[in-house]
Amino acid sequence: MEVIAVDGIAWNASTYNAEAGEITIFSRNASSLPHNLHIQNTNGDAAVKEFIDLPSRGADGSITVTLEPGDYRIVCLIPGHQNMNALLRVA
Ligand SMILES: [Cu+2]
Repeated sequence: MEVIAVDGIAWNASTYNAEAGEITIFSRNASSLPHNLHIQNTNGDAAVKEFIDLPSRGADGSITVTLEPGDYRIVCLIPGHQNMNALLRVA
C-alpha cells in the first residue's frame, strides 16, 4: 500500500484499502512541507506504535504493521495538518 503526501497539506487519496494481517505501508513526501504518517483508531488513539517520518520533499519510508479488520485513520500529527486524515479500510 502506498500513501503519498502531496501539496495542499493532503494525502493522495481520501480512502485506502488493505487486507487484514501484515500490511506494509510505503510513504513518500511529494510536497514542500514536513509530514509524518501515523495510524489511528477511529477514536483518535494510536493503533500501532510504528510511524513514518517525512521531514522534507523526497523523504520516504515504510512500516509493516498487523491490523485487524476495521476502519482506521491515516493522519499527520503536525499542528495545522488536520486535513491529512484519510480513511484506511481493512477488510
Ligand atoms: Cu503533514
